[in-house]
Amino acid sequence: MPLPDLWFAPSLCFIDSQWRKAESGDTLPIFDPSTGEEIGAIAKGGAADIDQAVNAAERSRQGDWGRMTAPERGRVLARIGQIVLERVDALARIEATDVGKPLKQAKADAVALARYMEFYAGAADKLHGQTIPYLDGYTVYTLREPHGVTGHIIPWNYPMQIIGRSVGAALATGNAAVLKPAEEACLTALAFADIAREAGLPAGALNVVPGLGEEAGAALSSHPGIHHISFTGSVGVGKLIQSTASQNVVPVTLELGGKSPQLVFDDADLDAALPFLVNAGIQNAGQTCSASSRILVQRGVYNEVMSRMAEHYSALRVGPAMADLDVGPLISAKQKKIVSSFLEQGGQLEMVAKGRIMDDAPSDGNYIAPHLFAGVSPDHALAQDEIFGPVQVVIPFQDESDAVAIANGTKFGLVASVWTRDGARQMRLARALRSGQVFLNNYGAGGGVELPFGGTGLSGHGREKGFEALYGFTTLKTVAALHG
Ligand code: TXE
Repeated sequence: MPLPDLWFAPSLCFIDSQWRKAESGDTLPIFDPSTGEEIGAIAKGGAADIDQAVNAAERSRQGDWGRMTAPERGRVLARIGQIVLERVDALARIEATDVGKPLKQAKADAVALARYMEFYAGAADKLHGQTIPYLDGYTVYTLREPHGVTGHIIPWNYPMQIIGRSVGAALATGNAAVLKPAEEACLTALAFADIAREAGLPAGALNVVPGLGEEAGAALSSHPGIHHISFTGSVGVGKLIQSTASQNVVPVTLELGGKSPQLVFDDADLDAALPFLVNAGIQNAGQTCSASSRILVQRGVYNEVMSRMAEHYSALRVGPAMADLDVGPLISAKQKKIVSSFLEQGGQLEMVAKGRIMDDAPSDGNYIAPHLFAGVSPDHALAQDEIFGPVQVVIPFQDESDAVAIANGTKFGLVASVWTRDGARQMRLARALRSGQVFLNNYGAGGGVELPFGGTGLSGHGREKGFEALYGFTTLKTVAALHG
């Protein structure tokens, strides 16, 4: 599919509210994952562009943006949210073409972006410090202040949602942001920047520099003018970023994916569970940090769960984003290769069911049929490593302690869910599971922007989303006055 008409310049950087070519003049081609066709070019930003962006952000936080009061910042964010809502369809079409997301999922992402802006607009003037009772003659209080210039390095799987949760919270608290979108998915980041300009965000408060991770991304994470880094992506790059940031003693928020389990007990309401069990694994073609890639099932309902999941899988249709089916293509040929190599490792396992790639899906698109594997041992690579594709494994368990041991038996800890009618067991497991979020008799709770999100272990640290994110994007100052 050719790109829809754009109201911004796709092959430029957005720095200081101006559209500029990368200093090098270079560009990178972009491809439609549904067809494999080249559909345009983005700027190949590098260290010089990042430097300009960081300087623009610094000027902005010391200038117009930094002088705005919290209610004024909130008003700007609300206007951004309003314009995003007015352009939901256009943003969804851009995203569907650029990242291969089925149109209705792309639309849901655009609506979520607007919701983040609304939420953080309302939150901007509600973050405050405390007064602390202290020695006689003192008044002590705390101030929540922005870090300064925040760096945001984001992936390609949910560009709009991740911009919403990370840039939204950073701006609400008065930081000026430099955003490096993934080279595979820059367009909605650029669209968003132009919307923010139109909504009255002062120049320099948000800058977007597209480019490669090892160039623009590395330049941003090591820039001495950055005061906080928010990164969502792979574990390997997350480690690199944390180590680079440590050189400048800069705080980082890392969101690095997972191997999130759903635990289905014998007493579960299977009718309620079934759609969640499958959708949480195949949504966005499994390219979701919180994808549920492990389904742990108690022996008493194992056969029934297996056969009902298999039925769902057989009905799944895979095709181009614009056809708006259950599953779209993967983002890139590279990602298809990664997922295919996992499927090869699953070769000896029992593959229970498979979705169907539609006959008219373009042969050069990055399609992979969803795969469901049964009876998988908890230590198999498919049950341990993040696959980031539409692949789920089902693992049987005996009892509650067995289930907890398997669920907690990976290096990740992002999301977990428990399906049981036993209230006491729900409470025990909510505590026992090593996970940033636990859902009881649901999965994801609709992804609400209000819900703090982040992980433990290799899933990362720090929290984004919800009011909690505002603490991460601020630093605390204690003021103690001796007045007698
Ligand atoms: O991620 P990268 P990739 C996982 C998933 C996937 C794997 C590889 O398992 O299969 O990662 O995906 C930027 N310094 N997740 O290769 O490379 C890069 O430009 C600074 C999970 O796409 O981590 C992009 O903007 N930045 C995840 C961002 O990092 C660098 C979502 C993510 O790219 C950099 C995506 C460097 N040296 C992938 N190298 C999730 N948690 O949802 C790259 N980047």
